[in-house]
Amino acid sequence: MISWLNSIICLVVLLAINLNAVASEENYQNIWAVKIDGDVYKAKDVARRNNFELIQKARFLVLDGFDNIYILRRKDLPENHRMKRQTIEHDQILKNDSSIIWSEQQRSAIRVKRTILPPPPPPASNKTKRSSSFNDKLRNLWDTTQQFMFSFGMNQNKVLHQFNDELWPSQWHIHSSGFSRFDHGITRVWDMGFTGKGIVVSILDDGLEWNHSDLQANYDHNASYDMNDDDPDPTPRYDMFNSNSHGTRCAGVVSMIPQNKKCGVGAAYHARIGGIRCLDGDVSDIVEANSLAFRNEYIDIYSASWGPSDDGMTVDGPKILAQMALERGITHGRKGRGNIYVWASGNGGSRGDNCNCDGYVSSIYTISINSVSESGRFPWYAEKCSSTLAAAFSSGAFSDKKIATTDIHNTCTREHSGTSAAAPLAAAILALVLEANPNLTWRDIQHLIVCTSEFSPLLDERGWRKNGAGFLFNSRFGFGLLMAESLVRMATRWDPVPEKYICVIQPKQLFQQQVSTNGDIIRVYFLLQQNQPDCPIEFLEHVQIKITLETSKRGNTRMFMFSPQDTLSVLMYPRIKDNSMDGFHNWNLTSVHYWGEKPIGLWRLYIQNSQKDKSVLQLNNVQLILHGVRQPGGCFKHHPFRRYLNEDLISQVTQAPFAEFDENSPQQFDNFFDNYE
Ligand SMILES: *[C@@H]1O[C@H](CO)[C@@H](O)[C@H](O)[C@H]1NC(C)=O
Ligand SMILES: *[C@@H]1O[C@H](CO)[C@@H](O)[C@H](O)[C@H]1NC(C)=O
Ligand SMILES: *[C@@H]1O[C@H](CO)[C@@H](O)[C@H](O)[C@H]1NC(C)=O
Ligand SMILES: *[C@@H]1O[C@H](CO)[C@@H](O)[C@H](O)[C@H]1NC(C)=O
Ligand SMILES: *[C@@H]1O[C@H](CO)[C@@H](O)[C@H](O)[C@H]1NC(C)=O
Ligand SMILES: *[C@@H]1O[C@H](CO)[C@@H](O)[C@H](O)[C@H]1NC(C)=O
Ligand SMILES: [Ca+2]
Ligand SMILES: [Ca+2]
Ligand SMILES: [Ca+2]
Ligand SMILES: [Ca+2]
Repeated sequence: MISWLNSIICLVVLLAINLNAVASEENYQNIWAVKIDGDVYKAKDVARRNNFELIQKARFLVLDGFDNIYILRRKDLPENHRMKRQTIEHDQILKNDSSIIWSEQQRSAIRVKRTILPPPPPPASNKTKRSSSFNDKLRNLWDTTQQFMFSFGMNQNKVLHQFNDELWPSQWHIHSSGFSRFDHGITRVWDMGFTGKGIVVSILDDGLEWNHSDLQANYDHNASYDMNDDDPDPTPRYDMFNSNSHGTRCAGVVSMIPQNKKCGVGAAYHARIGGIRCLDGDVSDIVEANSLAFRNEYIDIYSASWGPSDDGMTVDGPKILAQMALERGITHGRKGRGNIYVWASGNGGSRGDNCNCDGYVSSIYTISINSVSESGRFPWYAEKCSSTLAAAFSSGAFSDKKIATTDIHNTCTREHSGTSAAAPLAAAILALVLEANPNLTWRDIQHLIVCTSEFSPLLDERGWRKNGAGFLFNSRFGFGLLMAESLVRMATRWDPVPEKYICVIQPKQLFQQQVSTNGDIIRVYFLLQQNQPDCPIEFLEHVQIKITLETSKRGNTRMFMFSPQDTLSVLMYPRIKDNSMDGFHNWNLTSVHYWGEKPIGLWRLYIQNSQKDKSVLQLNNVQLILHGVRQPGGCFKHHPFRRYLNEDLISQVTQAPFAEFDENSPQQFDNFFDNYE
């Protein structure tokens, strides 16, 4: 550590403490989760000798699935006592006890629903318009091709669906006209006979009005719980602001009852729907873990439309228990095939947020879904990042329609919005896919999405690139619009993806330069040799950079990486609002952009301050983590791996690769970033 860096950081830390003093709250609860080397008797012993008491597991039912995890409480304080983090000595008592493997004081985290939106920004500038009119030509070309296909009977299985439900005419996200390129193809999957029968979806949220007359027949008591009040009934708490309508709105998107003259039609209208009430109270790690692991052998798909604050200055994700719950879900859920966790990618776009700062979104276990507007645009509230897997319809600008669904008090709404609506729509589409093939694993589902999502409906937006395996990707939309019909068709004749390998690669040499001040670039190389015995991966899935980085202003940091095949993925965009000095600590930056590539060769990671003058950054630790398979499965068995609906458009919409990128020219970095989408 360099001493002047230290002193700068100390100085600014002092300032920051002053500024934060007002904001700090008593968020810590008189509850500790501990892992004890022993059974419940041992746990009681350990508690007693430290003047703690064991809270009986029955109250925290789901932690049953976690070996040797217990909940303790200090005896000398009232049960509901709240504290600031001035209890370090008590933490220390537990940490001192040799029978305790780890302990974590529970804290009420800030968890925000992904539907409450700030006002939209001013009208689009000329720059946006330009790209739009450029793409008008491509759009016409697309529509012409569709009509051509139609006239040859290639697109004729469209049945005119008429339901008597009052919102049905407003459900544009389901029944877009057959010619439109803005279509998930959901009605065509219904025509194939798949409506979600036998699939259980549960909404993790602020409750579920399960006796709503457009939900009750699909409601599944067994897939529901109230984690906030610890009872089996997730009915929301009613207040004068209707602030707990979110879960009920999300549930309707999946499973409204068709043909009952009430509200609308769910996209998987025969799926059973459950609600886990977890956001209306202290959202501690225990509450999240209990929710994410709840009946995971029974529930197939969990849909979550919430997460850390979208203020553009937060870096937060699952804590130790929630992380364990996700891992348990993907290993034990669905008879070992793994639960499907669908996650809303966040609404912080207008605040410059980046969804790779949200650890739920960037987790490899979640399917993170962004929104696309009715007109195929990237909404003003949406966030870019390299871990987004695909996109589904939701609200956009003022003139775009929102999503029609159920609301509390047995009413209906046309106003559901944000990535909160996109995630349950994706969950519903995946319910159709699981009905078509219940054998699919959590990884099969991710592969299917990569193998079928389409870029061409979204070609009004820039930023499309092609990776070394032939997949088109975009930081806004992942691999593109979810295509329900293609997903289901491919799912029914799917070669399961084989066993997965994980390789952890250390940097090639000690970093040449670990500290950057004047906007200098920190370069890190990772070399994967041919036939490296400990890394048999031939086809990549997720790629992660696990990093510990100190910064004087975290939001100035940009990070991007080239694969051996010269595919560029931006792992972190600068976030102007993020003035934090906390840096990143063992933070996983996940990218799906290298999917299908061969990992052999040199990986180049670049870390830079976007503001040249002031900020300092220091790299303390970094690893490259590769996930992938040795043998081909899924669409990796095809050559090429995939074909797009509109191969003709690929060369017109994809931007040039950066094989010629000169890492020694800071000037070029700037030009590059000014033009990079
Ligand atoms: C933890 O153990 C150390 C060494 O055994 C001791 O010095 C310290 O006082 C203990 N701390 C607490 C809070 O018990
Ligand atoms: C857009 O372009 C027109 C004509 O090219 C110009 O008059 C106008 O000021 C521009 N508007 C903005 C917001 O840049
Ligand atoms: C649902 O239950 C609540 C209270 O439990 C009741 O007030 C409401 O009328 C019920 N709604 C319907 C549609 O039955
Ligand atoms: C819920 O579980 C009970 C008993 O565990 C069972 O009898 C019932 O059929 C289940 N309900 C559904 C909808 O599966
Ligand atoms: C699922 O697996 C079972 C047993 O292995 C098999 O009989 C069935 O055909 C599979 N279903 C599909 C759709 O692949
Ligand atoms: C980071 O990724 C690695 C490898 O996938 C995983 O073992 C670890 O649990 C992740 N950490 C977090 C906090 O998600
Ligand atoms: Ca309740
Ligand atoms: Ca209905
Ligand atoms: Ca966010
Ligand atoms: Ca994810």
